[in-house]
Amino acid sequence: MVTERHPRVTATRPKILVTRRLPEAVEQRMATLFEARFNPADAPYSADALVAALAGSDVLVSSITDRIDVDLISRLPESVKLIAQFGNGFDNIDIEAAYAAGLTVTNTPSVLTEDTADMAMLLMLALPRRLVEGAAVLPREGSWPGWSPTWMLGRRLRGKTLGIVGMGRIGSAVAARAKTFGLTLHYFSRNRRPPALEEKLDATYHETLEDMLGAVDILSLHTPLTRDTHHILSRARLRLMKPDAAVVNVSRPELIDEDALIEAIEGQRLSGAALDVFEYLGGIDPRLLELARTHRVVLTPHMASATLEARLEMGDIVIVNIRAFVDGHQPPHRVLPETRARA
Ligand code: 8YV
Repeated sequence: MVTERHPRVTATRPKILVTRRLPEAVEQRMATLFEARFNPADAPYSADALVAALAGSDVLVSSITDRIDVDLISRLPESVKLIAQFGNGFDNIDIEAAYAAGLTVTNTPSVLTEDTADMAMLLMLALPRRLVEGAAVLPREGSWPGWSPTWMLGRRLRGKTLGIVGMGRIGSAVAARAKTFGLTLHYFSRNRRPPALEEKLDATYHETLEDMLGAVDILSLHTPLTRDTHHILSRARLRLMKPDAAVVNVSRPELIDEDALIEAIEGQRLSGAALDVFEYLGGIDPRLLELARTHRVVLTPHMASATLEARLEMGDIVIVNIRAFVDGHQPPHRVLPETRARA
């Protein structure tokens, strides 16, 4: 039996700790509404520093760089009742453990869908049209011999087949864009989408990922990271892809067996990858950086949702979630453990 930590409805402003720097307008609004503490240095807290900094706080405004695991949750001060994640994904939080501790968790879905989908298209085009390679030529003085019919030939996107893994909000937004770019759509998703949407997108559903992999020229990942989706693009599954296919990832690095991906590209068993996310905490794999230098891979530093508009709207949603919670209401974007969410 879980005892939820309820907000103390008091006349005083709730105390919030914001772990990373947010746009000025968001911090100003938070400072008006709450007794807010910010992190001007913008460096992620260590677990010990976070626990210490939270003393007396009601709300933790977290983001993806805070690892809120079962151990940290067990050490949180009793005063903390709400974890308001500044982000769509919440794989950095042990949702089960938070729920069991009576904590409410919220996130900021929807407002970064379109920007993230734009970035997926940007990456999808960047690889075959050699955008990064081409853009690097002119700044090196004297390196452009001038136009010629065989200069910088890439490959056409139109007419290719795109496989989407995870046809949720972001996957569907990518699919809509991809259709207008002339791509044929296939998808694999935990839940099959309604026939009307499949018809509108002209999208073919696959019951298994294995079934889809050999059919696509580009694979784009749009599924959240969970226990079930960790390394969903495994070594064995990568082997099922066509040798001239490419992988796009704007979701989470852990969805892909990165070692296997690198080896497949190095061994010419896959044409390349465009990655906004990759393992970096222990240092980026030097083989991946070398592939980026030789333009087999395009790497962007986790910037798919990085627009000012998205960050302002995310801030707004965090504020709404906190306000609803401290006023004793169910916050609009509550995240529940899988089992509870489905019940
Ligand atoms: C955000 C993201 O920038 O929201 C997400 O899930 O992956 C990002 O694009 C980041 O998480 C902000 O905390």
